[in-house]
Amino acid sequence: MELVKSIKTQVCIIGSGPSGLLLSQLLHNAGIESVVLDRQSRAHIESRIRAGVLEHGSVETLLEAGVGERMLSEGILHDGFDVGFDGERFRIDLKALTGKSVMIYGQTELTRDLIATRLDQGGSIVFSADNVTPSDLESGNPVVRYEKEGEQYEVHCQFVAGCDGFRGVSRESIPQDRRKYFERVYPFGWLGLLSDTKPVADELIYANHERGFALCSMRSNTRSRYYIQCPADEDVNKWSDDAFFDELSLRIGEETAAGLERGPSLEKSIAPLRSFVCEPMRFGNLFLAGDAAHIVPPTGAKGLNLAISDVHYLARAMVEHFKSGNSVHLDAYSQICLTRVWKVERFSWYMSSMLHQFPDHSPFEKRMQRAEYDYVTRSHAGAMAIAENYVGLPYD
Ligand code: FAS
Ligand code: PHB
Repeated sequence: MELVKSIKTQVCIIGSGPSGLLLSQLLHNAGIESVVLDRQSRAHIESRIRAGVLEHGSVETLLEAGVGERMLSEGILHDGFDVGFDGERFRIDLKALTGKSVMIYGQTELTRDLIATRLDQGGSIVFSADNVTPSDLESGNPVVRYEKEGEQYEVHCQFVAGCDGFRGVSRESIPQDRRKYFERVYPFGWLGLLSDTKPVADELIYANHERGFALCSMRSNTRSRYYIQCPADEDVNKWSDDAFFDELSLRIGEETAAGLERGPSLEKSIAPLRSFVCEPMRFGNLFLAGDAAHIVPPTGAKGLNLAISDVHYLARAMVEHFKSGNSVHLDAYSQICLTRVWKVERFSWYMSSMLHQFPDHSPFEKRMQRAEYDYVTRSHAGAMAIAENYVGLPYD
């Protein structure tokens, strides 16, 4: 008979991305134990290239968690960003409009900081955990089983946090008749390139050109991150670095492209664009957070930030429960998160709708896009609507 090793903890967290790691850190800071399980290796997780912009609330939450030191020293504060349309450009002055800035700091670096901090503080993260399977989620005593190096394990806990991303196991552990999905898949993707080159501009540029959307971003003053809209089924191997930079130059316009420094790609990949929400974000003692519960198109720079706000609410609710036995915020968790999630879904959909070329757009819809751009770049209220969402709506 195979011996199953039993582990006991207060919260079992499935997923060692930003959601799971930040939750584990916030719980630890409150003296609550957790075990984090991830099917990938540490090296794989720390090599992923994902988000680059942190909202004001995310910066505050990371500082509160005690993981913001390198972000403060290496991150770059941005007081605005440019939107462009057919060669025109307009700066959304975040600082003047909202009094707030955003922080440019790569998710890759943030994940490395979180893992290092958790392990330095004795955190339990099981990498390369196979066949992670949550069960007994409505029993009050959930169990999460997994295998590692041929050994079987059972994690006995009070709560399970499903932080395992869009293709994880947690969300699908909710019976089909107890969950509802809302989804929109966009008819294009983003081809992204990372290079050790000086960014083309001091701030981000989101541009809608008749050839397609382009985004000029960065990771530091010497590392650039660029994206161009591409067909959803595009083959990344079709794109040489030169072809990418040629296309980017066409979309950002001659004047801006004159300052574009080319360099070998460190990474090149295509991300699909979708809007997705699972309701509710709780089932029994399973709580979903981050991409496990929702996906936004990256046009609003919200995916990582929404994950952080979910975790802010979940940690607050779990700490309150364990410290005072009060479950008010736990019981309200799904509704509190979803109210914010849908507002962020709206903003990400809105920015994607205004800034991309849609193959099936009628001439009328193309005029609506231009009119939206003309409105937000010539109206204080219009620019404010973008600015207050981009720096991040206040946490409830
Ligand atoms: P994550 O997906 O980051 O982490 C989930 C973790 O769970 C992973 O480590 C995975 O290995 C693990 N896991 C999955 N299934 C498991 C299982 N069965 N058992 C155990 N572990 C399991 N957001 C932005 O704001 N801007 C961007 O530019 C941007 N670009 C992106 C590009 C790509 C290609 C992708 C996929 C996402 C991008 N995002 C972007 C969104 C991204 O940053 C997410 O919002 C963020 O990673 C969410 O973090 P988590 O919820 O922790 O999920
Ligand atoms: C990035 O730098 O990867 C990035 C920045 C802003 C976005 C999306 C991606 O909206």
